[in-house]
Amino acid sequence: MGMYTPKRINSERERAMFKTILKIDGMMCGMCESHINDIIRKVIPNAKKVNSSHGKGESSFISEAEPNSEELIGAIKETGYKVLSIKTEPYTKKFLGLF
Ligand SMILES: [Cu+2]
Repeated sequence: MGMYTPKRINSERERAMFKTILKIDGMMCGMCESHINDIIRKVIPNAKKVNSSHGKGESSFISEAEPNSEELIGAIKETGYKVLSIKTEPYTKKFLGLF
């Protein structure tokens, strides 16, 4: 019997992800935050950690592929909010408890 190599676990550990931060004008309350979160989840179905803050005027999420920012900006604009900026950066997934 050969040695079993858990390839899948290794590739999961090394998988690159992306964090996107949007500056959004027009969010006034918690309802606006969930509205924006819903739009993000609709445009980016695999988005994780979707979070919006009307206080900071900011939304962020994690995704496995670089998001289509034109599509996202368009969808947010359609609902009456304005995207002031969008920034996507590599995101290193944290694996707690490994060492
Ligand atoms: Cu609101």
